[in-house]
Amino acid sequence: AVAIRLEDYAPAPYRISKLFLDVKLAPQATVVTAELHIERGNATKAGTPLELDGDGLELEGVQIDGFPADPAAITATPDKLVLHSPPADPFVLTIRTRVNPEANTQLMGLYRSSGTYCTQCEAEGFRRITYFLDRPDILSVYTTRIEARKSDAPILLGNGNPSEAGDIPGTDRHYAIWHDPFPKPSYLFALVGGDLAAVRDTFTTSSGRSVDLAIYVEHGRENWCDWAMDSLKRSMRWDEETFGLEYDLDVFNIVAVSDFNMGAMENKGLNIFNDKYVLADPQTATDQDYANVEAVIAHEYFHNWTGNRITCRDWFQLCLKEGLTVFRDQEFSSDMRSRPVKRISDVRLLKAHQFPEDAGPLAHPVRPRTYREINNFYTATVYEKGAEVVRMLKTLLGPDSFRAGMDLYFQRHDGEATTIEAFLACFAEAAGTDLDQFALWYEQAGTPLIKVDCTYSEENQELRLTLSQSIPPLPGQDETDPNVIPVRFGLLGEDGKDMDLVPTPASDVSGDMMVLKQRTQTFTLQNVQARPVLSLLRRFSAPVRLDFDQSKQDLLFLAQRDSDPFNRWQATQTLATRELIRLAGDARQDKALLPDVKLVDAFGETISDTTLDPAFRAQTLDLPSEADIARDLGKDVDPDAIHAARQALRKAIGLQHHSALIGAAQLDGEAFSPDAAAAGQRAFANRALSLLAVADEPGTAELLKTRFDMATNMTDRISALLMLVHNGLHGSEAALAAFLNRFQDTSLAMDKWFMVQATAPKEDAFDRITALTAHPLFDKTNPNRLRSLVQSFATGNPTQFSHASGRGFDFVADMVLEIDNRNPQVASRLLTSFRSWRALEENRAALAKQALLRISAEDDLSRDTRDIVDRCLQ
Ligand code: BAL
Ligand code: ZN
Repeated sequence: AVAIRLEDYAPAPYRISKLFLDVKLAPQATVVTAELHIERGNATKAGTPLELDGDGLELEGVQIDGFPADPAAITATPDKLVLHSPPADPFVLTIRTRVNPEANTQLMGLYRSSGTYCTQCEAEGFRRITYFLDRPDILSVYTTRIEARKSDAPILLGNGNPSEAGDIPGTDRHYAIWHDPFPKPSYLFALVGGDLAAVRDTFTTSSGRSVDLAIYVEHGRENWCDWAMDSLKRSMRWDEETFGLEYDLDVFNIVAVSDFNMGAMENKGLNIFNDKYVLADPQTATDQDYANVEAVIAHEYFHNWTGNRITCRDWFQLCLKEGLTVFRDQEFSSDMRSRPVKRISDVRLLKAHQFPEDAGPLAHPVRPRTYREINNFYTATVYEKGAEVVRMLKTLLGPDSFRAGMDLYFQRHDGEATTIEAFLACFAEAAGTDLDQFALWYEQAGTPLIKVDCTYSEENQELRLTLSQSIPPLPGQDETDPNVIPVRFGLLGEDGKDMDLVPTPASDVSGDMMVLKQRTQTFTLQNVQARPVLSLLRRFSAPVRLDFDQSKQDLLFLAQRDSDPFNRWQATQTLATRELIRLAGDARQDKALLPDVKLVDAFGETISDTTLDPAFRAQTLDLPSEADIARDLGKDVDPDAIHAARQALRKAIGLQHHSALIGAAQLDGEAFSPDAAAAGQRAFANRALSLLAVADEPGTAELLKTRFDMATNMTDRISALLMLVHNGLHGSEAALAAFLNRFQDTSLAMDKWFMVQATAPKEDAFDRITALTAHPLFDKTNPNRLRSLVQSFATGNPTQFSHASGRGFDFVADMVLEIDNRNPQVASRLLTSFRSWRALEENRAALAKQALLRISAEDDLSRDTRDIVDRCLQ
């Protein structure tokens, strides 16, 4: 496939101001008639050919201004429709195509999920429905007429507002017409037809307009929508209160489907969701699921302004809508929940997914400069690092200037398809500052590393901090320029309190923030009466790694005293990481694993400190993951040694603090509530239990089995099951059987059953996992189920995926090849689990490479999978 480059961007020669779509739904032969109102661009010479995108289309007819097109004047293939010499004046092009929703296994374009007709058009799915200028800078007003058999699809939904509906006399068919007054790109087009139940509500906007809200789900699932509806209403209110943004249509519809490649999709007025992010019920959804539903509902809703009203000029600007919208949903969740705990979990995710991406062969800038398959750029870098960049903008400019910049952005660019440059210009203007250097965050791949050098002079009562930044070389990026990095910090006195900060006049310190702009910069603070303990990068003020040899004593002090909860948590993580790396080294040399007693004691303080938020304590007790340690090691990774190290430290904590943990593991017995406080209690109790499970003192298996049997909600039930299975404890088989028996008809719950087994870090787990691919409930065609078994194995079971025999790599490679021609997006996403293969110790790395070469040797790979395998091997 050819590489598409940002520098080659040029506006399309034609515009499509409006279109009428008539879609006659039928399972195997849906007929789409598209009437496109086309105008020549101002700079386009008359007679310039018009090339429309298609993908696997069957053309039935073309008319120009109502007359059949001369066959000699057009070229039509399944993937293109060219008008060699279009009319010079505005004209109407009518195109009739035939598509087969039932045969659409890619889940892009128009397809069926459990009998429901639905669409997914981002990024390039609209061209699988009709020929079009399928690019985000073509903004058109859409009117859609949908027709179907009434018994198949009593519900017919489109973008915008409903304008007309009725039966077609003398037939068993009916129709609905939807009109969307807001010009939009084709990727935001959607329609749905099916036999679905509706849960309805209304929302009155700040200016007093009433909006009809509905969530459409399979019949029988109506009771599982309360949380999603509540989250939607809170999102709508929050966006009014926080950004002054009001909803703009008369209706807002959400449809939940069970076969979906992504999490959800923000189509104008008609969001289509993977049902995993809509349905929530205490018996089947965990607290994490509730938090995810809240966040994804908010995310898709927030796109109405950041993505839909203002969209992207081209796909290189994907972060313009995604990074910004993730930032907005993170802020929403922080306001709904505990802000520090939300920040900790966001940073955990960033480090788990984005940092490894940014350090390996799939690294790319937040705004890439080239791609071969855009579907492969819906990445942690575009989304999560993109959100961090917006967060830094707010940190550097301050909340008022940030809000002024956002206001200017909405005012200036509403109704446009725009760029990162235009976005940044609004903030530069609103704040009266220059953001040229800041823009590098969008241009350079890789995680900056900051080397910290700190000296205190008692004589001068002065603290000098020298920070040096660099980005390790990456394929295609040897040299980098220094970024602007906001480094929030504090100085703790002996009493644990924050000291006053008095920078020298020339120092680039403002308030509690140092702004690092040069490769190396020294910041000096005066009137520092005694040697302080430095708390650096508070709230994780920039997505960077620190190379700071802070003493164990200082870190222990921060873990107990820092006024910044994020850095309290970080201090414990840093101590644990150091210890785990040391223990992993010992494990590789077959030495006895003896965890540091002081560190084990420090965890005891967290367990019994009842002044701390339980959710925070749960985060602190959650040691860095095996993948975190692998990432920090960066080379010569032996997953078995890391696993042994982590188990040894967890076991030591479990044994040393056994009775305190038994106390902590008690549940309060109150009725279920999904709110953050109740969820935090459960998280803490279950985290305590997980440490007890590793320690495995007499009675532990029984305790866990009782917890499993008596659980009143999915959070407690699935964590007990996971602890039983992952620790190979007595009772695990019975619990797995009981879970299957209870939830076999509930697919979202069964996904968890597959996931628990797929992630068991045990030698005998592999046979079980391969056997599960033949289980009657394993369905390769359902993305959620495939992810729950195969992807969670590849990303959540390091010892077995990266097994020294190579069997884990082969299993995943086989699966990638098997699904690639059915669903390339899911296949290529699964393949990204190989991205850190070069960091493995040499035997494992060689085996991973063999598996990648085997995939690469196939000559009919999808463009998606070819792109990932080539980049992994480059
Ligand atoms: N636009 C794709 C799904 C999402 O990020 O909302
Ligand atoms: Zn999004």
